[in-house]
Amino acid sequence: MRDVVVVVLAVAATAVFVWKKRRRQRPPQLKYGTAGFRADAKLLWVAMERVGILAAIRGGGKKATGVMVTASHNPERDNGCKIVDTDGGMLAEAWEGRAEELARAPEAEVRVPRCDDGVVVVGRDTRRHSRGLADRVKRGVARTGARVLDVGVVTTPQLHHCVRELNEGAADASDLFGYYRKLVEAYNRIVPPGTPTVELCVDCAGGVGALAVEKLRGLLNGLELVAVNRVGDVELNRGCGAEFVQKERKPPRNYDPRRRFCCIDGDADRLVYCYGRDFRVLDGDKIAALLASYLGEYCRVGCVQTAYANGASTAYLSTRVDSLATAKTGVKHVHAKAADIMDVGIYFEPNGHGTVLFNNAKSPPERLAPFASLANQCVGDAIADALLVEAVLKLRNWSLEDWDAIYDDLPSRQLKQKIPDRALLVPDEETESRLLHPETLQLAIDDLVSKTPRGRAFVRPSGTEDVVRIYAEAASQPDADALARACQRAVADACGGGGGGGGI
Ligand code: 16G
Ligand code: MG
Repeated sequence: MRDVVVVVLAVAATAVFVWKKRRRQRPPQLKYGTAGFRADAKLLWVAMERVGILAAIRGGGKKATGVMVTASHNPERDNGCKIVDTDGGMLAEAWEGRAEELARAPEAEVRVPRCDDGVVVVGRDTRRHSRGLADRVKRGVARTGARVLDVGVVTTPQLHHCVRELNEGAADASDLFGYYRKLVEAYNRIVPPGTPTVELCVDCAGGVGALAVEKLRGLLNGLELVAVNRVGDVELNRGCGAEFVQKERKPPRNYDPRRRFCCIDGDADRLVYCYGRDFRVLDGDKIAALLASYLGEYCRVGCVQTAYANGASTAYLSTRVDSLATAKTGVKHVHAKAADIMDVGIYFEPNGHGTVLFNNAKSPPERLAPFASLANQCVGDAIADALLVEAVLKLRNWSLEDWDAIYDDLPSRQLKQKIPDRALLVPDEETESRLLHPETLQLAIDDLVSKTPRGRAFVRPSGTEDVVRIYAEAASQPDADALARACQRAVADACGGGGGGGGI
């Protein structure tokens, strides 16, 4: 009997060894999507080591870069990474192909250069597999000779901040002391002591944002932050958080209509607000409108939206900002355009990703200097954005209802459709709101839109999920729903999608 057990164990151990070896030799063919690699965590072990190597190479052996292990608002079982470039922003697009090649290469083909004086800042979210995956990133960095600066569990914007600080000469930014000090000092310069206190519940989606919220408690003039849906209270991003609330338009878990609420996502780079018993959502478009209308009183403001922006927000902004542009979906696209527009460039996607860029940061108008320190200049930061919103609401003496009333959203609907190959759909390069291919599908959508009062609709392949996204808006909710469903059928007919259709 003992012999049988020994043989079975030996066979199992050999099978695991062979499987692991094969996985190293032929890693999964991952794609660098809208915001980095993202997949079921089990598929990422090899890729993470390669990402560590790539981040060190990108630093050129001199500068700091970063790797954040997170799958943001995705379900707990997924993981991924965001690579942070030397300026603290997202990895330059020209390097994405290289990252893909390296992540997919068989081990025997990987050449590892020396990057002895480089630093790679490694951070992670609260997922249970994030620590192990971060260890793989560190192992990759170590293979190049670069130094690892492990900042542990942090929000994505905090990691971006650390990289930027290091490259701007900070000796060490890993304790995040400078990050919190900057937020608190800037906010308290805008809102004086003695201001009546407002409580703001932050739905943290069960993720890392709760740690940042706790750190800020008791430090802000007239603002008491309360972390709701902390790590362990709920399953990560399930039935809560910015993505759920913005897409489903449903209250997050532990919502209380009597309290003021905002919702962030699993890595704290998205923010939306919500309120009331009839559950109203103030999304990224409304945040952009609030900030643009205030800042526009003091300087020239430009705003960047994506095709998902609600038509009513575009109409509102078009009369209040000095320049209004549309970019492709994804922070890297909107950020780049906003950095190149007017004195102040504001970008927000409706899903809550966004920030305010002070493009002449060395000399913002006196009154706006604290706003320039408060707004994260690297990437959207849910916590910093909540402080910006609260500061402007206080300066205006506005309630959430007052803010909500600045314009009424046009009714809209988002759906998704699975098709055998989403690469069949080729959207335009400028805004991703028209299909260059298949032309017949675009013509069918044009026809549906032309028959819908105040209709607008587009479809685009997702960069983070294996689906095609459908967006429609119209004068009434039934019309928006009908237009979205008709576009979904047109996609399925043109591309052979069977089933797989669904909400958002
Ligand atoms: C990622 C992007 C977000 C974009 C979304 C679109 C970053 C940091 N995040 O979450 O900006 O709105 O993808 O997803 O860039 P989709 O391509 O699946 O529609
Ligand atoms: Mg996120």
